[in-house]
Amino acid sequence: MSVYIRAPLFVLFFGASTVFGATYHNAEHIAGAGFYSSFNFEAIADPTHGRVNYTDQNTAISTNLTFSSDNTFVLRADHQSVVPAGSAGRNSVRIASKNAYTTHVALFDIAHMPQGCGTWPAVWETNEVLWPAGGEVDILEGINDQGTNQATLHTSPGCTMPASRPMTGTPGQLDCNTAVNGNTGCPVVFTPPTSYGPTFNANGGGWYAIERTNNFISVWFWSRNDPTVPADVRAGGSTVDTDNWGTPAGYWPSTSTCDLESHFAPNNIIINLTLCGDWAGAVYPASCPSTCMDYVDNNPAGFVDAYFQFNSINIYSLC
Ligand SMILES: *[C@@H]1O[C@H](CO)[C@@H](O)[C@H](O)[C@H]1NC(C)=O
Ligand SMILES: *[C@@H]1O[C@H](CO)[C@@H](O)[C@H](O)[C@H]1NC(C)=O
Ligand SMILES: CC(=O)N[C@H]1CO[C@H](CO)[C@@H](O)[C@@H]1O
Repeated sequence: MSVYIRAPLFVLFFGASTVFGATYHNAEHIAGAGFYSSFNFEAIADPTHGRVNYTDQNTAISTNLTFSSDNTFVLRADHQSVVPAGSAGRNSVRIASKNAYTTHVALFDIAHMPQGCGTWPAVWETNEVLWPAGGEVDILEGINDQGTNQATLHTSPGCTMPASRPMTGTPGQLDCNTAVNGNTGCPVVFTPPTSYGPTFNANGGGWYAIERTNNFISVWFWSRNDPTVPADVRAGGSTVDTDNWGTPAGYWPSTSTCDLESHFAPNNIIINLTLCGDWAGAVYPASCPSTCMDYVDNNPAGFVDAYFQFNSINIYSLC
């Protein structure tokens, strides 16, 4: 009897598997000074109310908040000054890609990510003009050196995820609607400690990747020394085949309860490092010194490790 029940499941499985994965071609290789031509600096008031002063490009370069060499791009919070009275906060950087993407793969080779009390770094994609109607995918995000990575979709109303999905991470709230529970979104918490913060850095960082299609959004993470890193991810070369990347850490399918195409416009890649604010400030842990704002204002040395170091970002498209 069970044989007859299993047969159609296999058909379903192979039928469904055709929507996973494809071969993509390199459309943009961003490394070193290429970050300056591919990204705009956003000297804006932090929408998440962080204790930061996002600087323009000239200030960032002249104060070494961003730094490039042939194969490195560093983006950091200031670690030298006490925050002056009346300032919006500690100087930091937020950059947004000039190009926007629909169906694509973005592969982030990251050697170091910001760590320390009060830090709230993020690598994400959104449409800043249409938010939330244009959608948001947080690829790499966390706070205060706490826990593992959390990848999250944020959408307009009418996008709910199934509880059971083919992914290695653990789902949180299933409703992606920004209006529910203070913009919690529909997060997936990653399993490996190497996916975030001090443990990510101690292991040489690694690779984050997103594949976005009208049928699904997937996010993967591989630590630097993970023996299962796909060869095309390690190479960051001319093509990638996501069919060979294994089960993603986070997976958000388009279904009858969430039509991804109608909830996502072309999105830009954004990289920002805020301090305290709506999330990191709200749950500032007792294991960190003082209050979040006081710590940020008066302890520049606490931000020595509050930096991203990118080896490259590669963007792949289908044609
Ligand atoms: C804040 O950033 C702007 C550049 O965007 C810069 O001119 C200004 O000096 C910064 N504020 C402080 C207190 O450093
Ligand atoms: C600027 O930052 C880079 C990367 O962190 C560092 O290697 C370099 O020594 C810094 N330069 C100065 C003048 O501090
Ligand atoms: C690190 C950081 O600043 N993260 C935030 C950047 O801003 C967007 C909204 O504007 C937040 O969603 C990110 O979490």
